[in-house]
Amino acid sequence: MKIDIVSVFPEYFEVLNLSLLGKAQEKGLVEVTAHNLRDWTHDVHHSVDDTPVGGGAGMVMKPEVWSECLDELLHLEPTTVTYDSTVTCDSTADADDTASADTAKPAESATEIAANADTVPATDRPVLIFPNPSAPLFTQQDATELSHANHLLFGCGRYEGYDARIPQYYRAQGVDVREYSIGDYVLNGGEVAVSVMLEAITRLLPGFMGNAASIVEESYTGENALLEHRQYTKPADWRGIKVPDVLLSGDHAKVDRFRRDEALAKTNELRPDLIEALDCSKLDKADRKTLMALGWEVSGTHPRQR
Ligand code: 6GU
Repeated sequence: MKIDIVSVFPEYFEVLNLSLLGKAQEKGLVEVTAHNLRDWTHDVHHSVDDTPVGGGAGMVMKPEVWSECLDELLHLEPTTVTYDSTVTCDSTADADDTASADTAKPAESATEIAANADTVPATDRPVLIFPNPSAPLFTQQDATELSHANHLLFGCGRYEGYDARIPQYYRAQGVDVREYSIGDYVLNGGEVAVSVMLEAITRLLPGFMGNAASIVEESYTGENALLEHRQYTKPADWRGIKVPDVLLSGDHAKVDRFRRDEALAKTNELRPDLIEALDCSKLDKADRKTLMALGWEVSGTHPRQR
């Protein structure tokens, strides 16, 4: 997997050379390059931002600098997008909204590719990702999908954001463009968000983790995502606190059931939204009994609070 990151603080990404991602780079699993956006400026001040059109506070990242950079990294020739001016620009930053590509009408083939953009990236098509606090949340499912791509390009915005025409233009060029937020809070720039997304994506690459099974069992993975059960190691009695007896019983079926029930109870308490999203047809008899005891109706497609 080839990963390009564009930022005005490329040094921030030196941390990626540490730990597991550093090892993955050494093994040749991933090749990460952090670029400085200012390398694509031509003015003496190396400016990358300007005041917002329509007024308002803060600064917005200029499209011209980004396009010179992205054209080079994506091996694209600059073009002019011609579109029906009666159609307003896409004002939402919705990663799944491939229809926004329809507002622009470039060469027929490019429109087609953009309109057919699936959620699973075609491995031969680069994916351009913009962290954006006003975009859909980045989830484990997104991480899984993106771990199948061959080339990821992250564009870190700073200041109040970036010109909305940048993602619009590259979508119209047939690039798989996505915008993601990592949570409901505001950061100063996309750098932290990119390192979060990168860690979630790259750890899923085959050969990245020592123990592949630990990926399968953890929270938020699989079709029926639950929070993970609690974990214990030895000693069985530590400072007066005992490990649950059943975990010492050696009865694997009982251990599995105990852990599953604990995962259901913990998820019920902390993330009832995840219980509501469960597919009832994938729950076994014991799951249903546990959920019913926790106050859920499990006869429909998804559990419903009684
Ligand atoms: Cl992706 N960017 C910024 N600047 N702030 C955020 C975010 C992203 N996700 C949550 N907050």
